Amino acid sequence: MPRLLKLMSPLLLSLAATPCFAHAVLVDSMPAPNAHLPAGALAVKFRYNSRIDVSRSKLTLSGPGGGPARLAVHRGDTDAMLVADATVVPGAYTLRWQVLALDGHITRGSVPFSVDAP
Ligand SMILES: [Cu+2]
Repeated sequence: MPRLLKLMSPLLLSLAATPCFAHAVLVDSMPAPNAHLPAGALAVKFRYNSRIDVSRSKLTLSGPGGGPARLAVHRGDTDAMLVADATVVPGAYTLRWQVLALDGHITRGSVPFSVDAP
């Protein structure tokens, strides 16, 4: 067994040095980055490449009225989605997300979008 471990250790080291791919990466979002949307109700839907812990993930919205304001987040149709509702008026906005993937890694990012005047 020690011999096997010795043989495996270079492999284990190389695995440890490899970036983790199980943490969550945003693969699809509503709104899309730099989208132009009408004013009114906004259904935010972010989809990730892996399952996330929604209770320890967050979304904030900054816009013409100020912010960042934290949005109440919900689980979407799958364990890899973050869903929230907001009401928006014309102006420039940024949605910032932070999610905890099941591998224990936190990732974050932002999605800017605009709401057009009617
Ligand atoms: Cu990870």
